[in-house]
Amino acid sequence: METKTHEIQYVSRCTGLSPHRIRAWERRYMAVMPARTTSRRRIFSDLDIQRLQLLRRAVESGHRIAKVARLSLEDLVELADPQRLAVSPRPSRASGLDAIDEEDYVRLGFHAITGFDTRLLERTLQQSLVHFSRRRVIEGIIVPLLGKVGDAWVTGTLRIAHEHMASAVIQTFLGGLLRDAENREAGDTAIIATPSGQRHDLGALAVALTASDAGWQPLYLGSNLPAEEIAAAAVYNCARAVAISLVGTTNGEQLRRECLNLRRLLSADLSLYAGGQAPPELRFALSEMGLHWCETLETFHVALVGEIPMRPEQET
Ligand code: B12
Repeated sequence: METKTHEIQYVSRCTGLSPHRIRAWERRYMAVMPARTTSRRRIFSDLDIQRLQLLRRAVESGHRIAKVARLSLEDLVELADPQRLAVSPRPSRASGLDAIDEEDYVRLGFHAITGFDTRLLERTLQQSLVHFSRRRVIEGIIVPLLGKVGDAWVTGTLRIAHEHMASAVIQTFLGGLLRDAENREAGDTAIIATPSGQRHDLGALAVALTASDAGWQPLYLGSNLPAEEIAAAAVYNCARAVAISLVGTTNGEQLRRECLNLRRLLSADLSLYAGGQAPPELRFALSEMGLHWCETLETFHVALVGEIPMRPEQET
């Protein structure tokens, strides 16, 4: 990414915003995150300036800064000119928006993990949100990044400790996004968890964020939860849907029984969604039990928005 040193006066001239407003938007709303020199002077990148210009346009056209301050650059462009992204959903290099793409972030993240550099990994993830929507950060950066970490662990290039460090940072990052996305006006509650024996919880966090995007109130219960607990939480919160994430099936038979038990414990009118990395035979068995298997977050999103449970044969 091209980065130049910009004095705040210069940024003010470029954006038409007063220095006071730029500082306020930075401190109060975290609308931009300029880097700092060792003497704490701000270094605004060209992308920071572009964000401020787009934010100014959004505010001038009636949006509240608190609402738009942390939108991705992509979303801000759409807000300023909805036609533009309709024509080109991915910002291209020609649009001048992304001097850096998803693969660059994956590479940078992997570099950070290899060196146990938690700060760099955090910054990489935060910065990626400036360029991409949450969904693209999850599916285009986090999933491939952790896939790479998993492969490196299998071949012995990285240690279990690297994988744990990466998971811990990403868990905190996704948890923060979920907190920010809390949808107080949302009507229906969706319970999200991973069942007993399932310790992979990052996919479940992604599912909770998707439920929030779909206008539901996600209640995220974390990982490794017995069916009885998930069902009790659903009753207590009058939930209208439950979604479970299944990633890594070391004991397929136990997992199958756990899912069957959960389906039986939940009232029949409550939709039970499942997704993740389970093998085809388990997916088929779950569909037979009345769980709605979702291949992707998008399928799940569509199902929640339409409240139309997917039939297995629709999801190819
Ligand atoms: C991080 C990780 C861990 C961390 C998990 C930390 C945490 N807090 O989650 C730790 C170190 C604990 C771990 C443990 C183990 N792991 Co592990 N792990 C991974 C790794 C590297 C990344 C998984 C991940 O989080 N990806 C990012 C998330 C966002 O992606 P995701 O979970 O796939 O979710 C996406 C989709 O699947 C989907 N999705 C997920 N759930 C749902 C649900 C719904 C409803 C919907 C719609 C969509 C959906 O949405 C997400 C976004 O697209 C993978 C490698 C890989 N290639 O996936 C191995 C991997 C999953 N682990 C594996 C294994 C074997 C294990 C262990 C058994 C190792 C061991 N011997 O102890 C244990 C199992 C623990 C247990 N009992 O569950 C295997 C699984 C193989 C298999 N098919 O069975 C993998 C594939 C590694 C490998 N190549 O062998 N692991």
